[in-house]
Amino acid sequence: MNKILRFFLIIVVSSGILLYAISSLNTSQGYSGGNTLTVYNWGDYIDEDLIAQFEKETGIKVIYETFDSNEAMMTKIQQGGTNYDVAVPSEYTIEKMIQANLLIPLDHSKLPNLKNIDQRFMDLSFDPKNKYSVPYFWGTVGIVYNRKLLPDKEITSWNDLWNPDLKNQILLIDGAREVMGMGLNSLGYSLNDTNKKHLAEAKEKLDLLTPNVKAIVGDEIKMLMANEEASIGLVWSGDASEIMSENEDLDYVVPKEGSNLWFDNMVIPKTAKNVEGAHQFINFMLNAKVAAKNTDYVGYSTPNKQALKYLDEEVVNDERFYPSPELTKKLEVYENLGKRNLSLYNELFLQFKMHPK
Ligand code: N2P
Repeated sequence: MNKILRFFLIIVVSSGILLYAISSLNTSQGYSGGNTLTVYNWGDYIDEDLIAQFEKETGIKVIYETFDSNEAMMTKIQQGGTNYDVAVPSEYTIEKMIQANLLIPLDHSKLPNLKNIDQRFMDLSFDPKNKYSVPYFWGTVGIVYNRKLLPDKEITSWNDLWNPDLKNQILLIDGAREVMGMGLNSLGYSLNDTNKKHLAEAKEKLDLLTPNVKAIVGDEIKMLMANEEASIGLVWSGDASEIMSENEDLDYVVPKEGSNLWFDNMVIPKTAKNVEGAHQFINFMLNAKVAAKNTDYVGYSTPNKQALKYLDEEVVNDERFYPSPELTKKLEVYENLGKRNLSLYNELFLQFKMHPK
């Protein structure tokens, strides 16, 4: 054989062996692809029995990881080096991820259970025609409060939280848009305000709340409120619903000045190694009975219309957690305000967190 030909043959064969070795190394270390699926979701946001059920039904092994803010999730996906197959961002972040070219268009023919979703939650402005995302849960932001610890206080407004009687009584979720939003709404401004003066005013107003703030926390807010470590919490609706079933003195209100209406949807990031399995997982979560079991467990509001019949009537008729379209019209959905404005929100929130008591 001619020498040059032999040289090329050796190169082709050895690179083939190398590629095979690398790919088998990947699967044997439990990376996504092949028969594994990596799911990246908010903390406390799934009934883990359903993961086991999915694994049993499909033979796919799920690697499950959690995050606690849209910003942290998106940064991690953007940085690369991960292989998430499914993630669950909120609406304004979905729009950002589409713009940053981080998502794979969904194949709707592989998601027959999408028909179970209430049309009210489909084709929203952040993702026209649900090209990249399908509904998982939805809800509001509001105040959970303990009627027993606050016997003669009626909480109806954001501004009620600035009452000097509430010293060291308030817990806040660790979310830049939620906390800045509370400051903005309390002043009558929009949750999507980008006027620098208004944002500075909101931050100053938040600084005045500091004596009343006991802590800014993550998912442990539920345990702390249920155990009566504080009498008031700024929370996402589903967290309130979950702890209200543990402590009957707790109640939830969406303040009268207005608040946030949010949607968390399932997406397939570009980092996916198992796109087929990702569609299977998403379709599984859209199954009516699965969605009902998940809703029962996490306490958030399901967009799955067919799941409602498997849920307690009392729960799905509770306007606090299933507000009617008339009520939700009064609420604001976070908009993608662009990189600069979002950085300003994050920066002001950080300054507020470091503000001395
Ligand atoms: C669940 C977090 C809910 C996220 N722990 C609200 N977008």
